[in-house]
Amino acid sequence: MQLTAKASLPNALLISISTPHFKGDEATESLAELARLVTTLGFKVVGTQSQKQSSTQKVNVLGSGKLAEIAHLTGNKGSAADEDENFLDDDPLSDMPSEIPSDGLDFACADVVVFDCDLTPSQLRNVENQLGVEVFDRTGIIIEIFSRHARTKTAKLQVEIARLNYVAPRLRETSTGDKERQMGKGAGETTLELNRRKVRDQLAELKRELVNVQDVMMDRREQRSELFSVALIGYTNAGKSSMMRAITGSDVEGENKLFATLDTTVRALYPITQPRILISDTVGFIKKLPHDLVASFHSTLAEAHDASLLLYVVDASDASFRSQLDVVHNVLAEVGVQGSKKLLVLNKSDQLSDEQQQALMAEFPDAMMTSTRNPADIAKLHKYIVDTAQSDMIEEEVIIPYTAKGIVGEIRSSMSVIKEEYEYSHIKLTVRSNAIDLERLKKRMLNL
Ligand SMILES: Nc1nc2c(ncn2[C@@H]2O[C@H](COP(=O)(O)OP(=O)(O)OP(=O)(O)O)[C@@H](O)[C@H]2O)c(=O)[nH]1
Ligand SMILES: [Mg+2]
Repeated sequence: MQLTAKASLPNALLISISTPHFKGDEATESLAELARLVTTLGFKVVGTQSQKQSSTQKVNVLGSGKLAEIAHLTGNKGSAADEDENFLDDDPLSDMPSEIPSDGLDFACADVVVFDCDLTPSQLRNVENQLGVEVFDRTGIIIEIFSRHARTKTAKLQVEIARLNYVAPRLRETSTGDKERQMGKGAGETTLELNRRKVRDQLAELKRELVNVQDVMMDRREQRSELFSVALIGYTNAGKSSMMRAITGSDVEGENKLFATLDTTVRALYPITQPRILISDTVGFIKKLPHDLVASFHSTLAEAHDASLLLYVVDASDASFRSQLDVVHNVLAEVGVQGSKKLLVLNKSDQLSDEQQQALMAEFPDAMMTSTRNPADIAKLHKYIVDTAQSDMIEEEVIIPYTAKGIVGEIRSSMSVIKEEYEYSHIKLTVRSNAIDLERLKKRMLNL
């Protein structure tokens, strides 16, 4: 899928299908989130429509009345304009108004229709034929955003694999080949078999490349594995990258876009500690995250997998942050991330009144309230991280003969030196560090 380039922003009409299992606030919040996803992609949301159905599995995802209404809003370009009488719509719910109010178009005709659910390839084909405009489902939109935001080799490979898996069953034969081109295939590829085979070959090649890249990442992680590490995890737009930037003094960009970060970045906590503490920023989550994408982010989330401390960052000013936190827990459980120590970080506190902050602290007594814009909060989080790392360390005395005093410099740069005593024949250092490094140092001293 490649979006057709257009001089002006495409006008998007969003459609929510509410079912007995997906309705009310949940459906309303999800539709608002879809609007942000679609805006992130550069579309202009010109209206929303909702339809009650008994399920989203029906061949025709819209009832006949709603289809006619939407065909009208999209300029009557498809077969729906003349197929009304033949349309079989036996779902009694589709005649009933949905609780989500529809928001009509004021001025513009929609050129793209986006469903807030997943559509099967045949549902997508049907509704596209009926409307005669481009139709997307939620997964299609998320994959497109991921494709645009991937920066590193690993992220690009992971996203491309997910995209091809999504596109493959949606490829179809057309006389002009237009659709294949829109779905990401090159000009001149006209037969369905050829396209499908090419996608399969491409997928196999990408998976091979990914394995190689992942091996390199694994080696790097192993080299760092003795250091105390902290992973920032959470829903998209919670403020992870902004937090990363604040506590590492780095230039990792925080952006008011969904899925601004797709790559795991690792930096040292700043001001620097001895030994260093590593902070990693990770990909954000979202409701109904496509399964392929979850699977493809296993390796990106491997940083979180090995982290000594997990910081669950939430946008506490977002009314739906509790359900967003559930999504984070579920996805992490799915990819097997547990983490020994955890802290819930209620971020964007600057957007909350004092009363709201107090109520949240009463609800989550173990959490830390922060705003990435408040230096005092950043200092508080820095201290919490350092204290937690320290509590993981052991204190030891090491005797270093003056003949080996070169080692003192090495110790200072990798361990926290609490006390230095200069005796007649040696230096006595009291140091704090992790058990592995201390063991290694003691062995080295024995061999001097
Ligand atoms: N008001 C307020 N805005 C914040 C705060 N922290 C971050 N933001 C804003 O929230 C938006 C998202 O921030 P990011 O740091 O990109 O969020 P993220 O969690 O990294 O998002 P993804 O990379 O999409 O997963 C940006 O516009 C930030 O400026 C905060 O404490 N208060
Ligand atoms: Mg980010």
